[in-house]
Amino acid sequence: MAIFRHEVKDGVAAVTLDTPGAPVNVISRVVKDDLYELLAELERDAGVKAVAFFSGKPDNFIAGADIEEFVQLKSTADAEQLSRDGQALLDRVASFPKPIVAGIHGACLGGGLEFALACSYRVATDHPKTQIGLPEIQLGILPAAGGCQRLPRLIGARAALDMILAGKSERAAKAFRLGIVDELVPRAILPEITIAAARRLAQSPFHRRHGGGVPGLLLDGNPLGRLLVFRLARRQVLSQTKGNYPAPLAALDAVRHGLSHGMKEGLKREAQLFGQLALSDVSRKLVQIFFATRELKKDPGVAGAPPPAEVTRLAVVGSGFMGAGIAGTTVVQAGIDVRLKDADLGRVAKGLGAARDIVNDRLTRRRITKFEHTRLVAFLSGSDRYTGFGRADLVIEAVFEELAVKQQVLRECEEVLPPSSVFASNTSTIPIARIAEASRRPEQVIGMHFFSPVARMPLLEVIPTAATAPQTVSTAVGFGRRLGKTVIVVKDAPGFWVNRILAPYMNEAAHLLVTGVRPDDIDAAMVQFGFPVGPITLLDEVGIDVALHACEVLQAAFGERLTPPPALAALVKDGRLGRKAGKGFYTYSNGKKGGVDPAIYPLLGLQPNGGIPSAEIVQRLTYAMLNEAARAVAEGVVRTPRDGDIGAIYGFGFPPFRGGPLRYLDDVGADRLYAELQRLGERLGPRFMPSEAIVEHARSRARFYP
Ligand code: T1G
Repeated sequence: MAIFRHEVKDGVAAVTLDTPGAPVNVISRVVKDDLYELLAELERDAGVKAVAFFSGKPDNFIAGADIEEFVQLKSTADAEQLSRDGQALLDRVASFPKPIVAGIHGACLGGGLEFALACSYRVATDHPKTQIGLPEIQLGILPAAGGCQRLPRLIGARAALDMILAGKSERAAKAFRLGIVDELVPRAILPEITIAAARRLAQSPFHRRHGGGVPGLLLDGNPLGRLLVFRLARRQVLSQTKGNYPAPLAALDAVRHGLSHGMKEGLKREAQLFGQLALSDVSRKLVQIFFATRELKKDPGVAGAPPPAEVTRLAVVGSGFMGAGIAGTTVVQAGIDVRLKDADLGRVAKGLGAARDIVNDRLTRRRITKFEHTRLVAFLSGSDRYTGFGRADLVIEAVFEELAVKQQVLRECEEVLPPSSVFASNTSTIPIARIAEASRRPEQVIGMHFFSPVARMPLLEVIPTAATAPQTVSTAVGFGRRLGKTVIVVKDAPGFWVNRILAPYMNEAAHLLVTGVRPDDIDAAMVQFGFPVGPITLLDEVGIDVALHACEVLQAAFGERLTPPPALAALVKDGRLGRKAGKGFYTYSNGKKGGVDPAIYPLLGLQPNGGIPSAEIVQRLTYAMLNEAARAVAEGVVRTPRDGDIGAIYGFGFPPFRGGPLRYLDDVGADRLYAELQRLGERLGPRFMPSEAIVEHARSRARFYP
């Protein structure tokens, strides 16, 4: 079947790109060749005065260049040539003697937007599925088919850099305001408006008024202003990436070089830089994460799983921070009824307010319309009794982290729930099997461990017990995906996956603290290593009491190696619970984090000393984590290393450019890790003794990834 089809009517050729058998359109070598042929045919056809270009996919225009192709690249020269080929094709589109109008509905990303930018005019649907952007940075590369040249020339350097350096996608309405899209239309009339525009342009060329107004003129419009723009952008990139991600700096260079030396030189620089980046370890790691998340999206989570049961009503018990987060996220992502229950109406009202804030935030950020806002808020209801639970297909409990309380809630729910309904616990520490002991139907009991804040954290751990039925697993996994979460299925073992491997890392940070290393030195070292925040700041964010409770559960399960030093307990005793208490390791005023609070030192009974080299801080914290991660994989806590790495990256921000703890372990080498752990163990104690899994990996030179 042909990739392109077209029909000519009244001088306009309506072209449709629809790659057979592929869920999305991508610009592969085959598509390039076919497009060249089609353009030659349309150029020869005197009956064709203009072209209207559409996608035949339901919610996807073009998702960019074919990422599969540049994974196969063997040399920087090949990569540079791939970029040059893409540029040549889009130069052909841009210089086509007849106007080409892009009619965009769905994702228009990367090479897809670069194609649209090469067209004479762009019409897009004002639809949530229409996402417009250049996400290449997220793959460790840069827009390499003219995006770093055409976008700044269209919308100005600042706005273009804002999109390119963040690799973010914009809704069509924002792209229209930026001047990327020329017309915004309802989906139903996209074809006729696009064809009308093509016909209009065939009669008289369209002269675009460049945006940006006075600031645009002052900054984008002159070399001095641009110098300032580039300097600020470079500073911002370095403060965000700590120099760990070369692609944004390369994109900055390609934009600057093109605006200073002209389009031709800009394209050359773009291709050279793409050649260097596409084969880099950072890009390979980020592309592996892209495909791993895609694989996970299709993975039902359990072998031979029946399709998930449909969830049309969710009930949530516990309207605290997590419960309200789950309720609000469900409304905005799944758009279904949510019933919130707590011990008294005061708490329920507070929880409903917090859930509504999540919907309000979407309105404030123009992600939904006022009409949608009203509709979504109406899905939220609450009570201090189990009224309305009789129609719930799924219940998620997020009550206090105590076994007896959770078992009581389970018993009460099973009195009122429909027999088919699933009961899920959001516990982060208590074995699900223990909670399920109170159940009359343990096959419908499962763990769904969300991360805080629920609306923003992308990961969900689903934890079946030995008694959980496969359909209960696929229902929980399916529901998590409906909430836009990346879901991993993990074993019902203490700490599950994320907390299990995070605990030794956090404990080691506390061990450094009690030896006089400053909290901000520890955090700075780990942020430079690539974490979004350091472990001490993370303690303050999640709550030092919550972290201590989790550590104690793990200590009870795994003994000395996961025993936290007394530091945390001393602070909790002093009411220093972290940001939520307005004091922790750091000071907080009006919610704003300040410096290290010197009051912690007398509490810890010590004075800060000169500290230790950050390389040693990094080694002790990461090696403690890698050692436990290998041990947990060997115990089957995660089903594949892929799940483990994605879980760590989405669960607590393990640096994506390192690929996750297990890919990082492979890079360090099990034999080297074994030797270093031995050395640390002799100096610092048994918590560093290599796990059997590391001993075995070192002996057999095994890797987690071939
Ligand atoms: N290349 C290859 N395969 C792709 C692809 C791409 N660009 N985009 C999607 N797929 C596959 C994906 O692996 C999955 O495959 C299927 O399509 C459905 O995807 C020169 C060099 C478009 C928003 O970074 O963000 O252009 O698992 O499950 O949730 O400057 O896919 O079914 O076998 O994600 O509806 C830049 C990447 C490329 C966009 C759709 N483009 N894609 O989301 O479906 S670099 C991107 C997405 C570039 C130029 C440079 C999303 C989507 P499978 P899906 P979805």
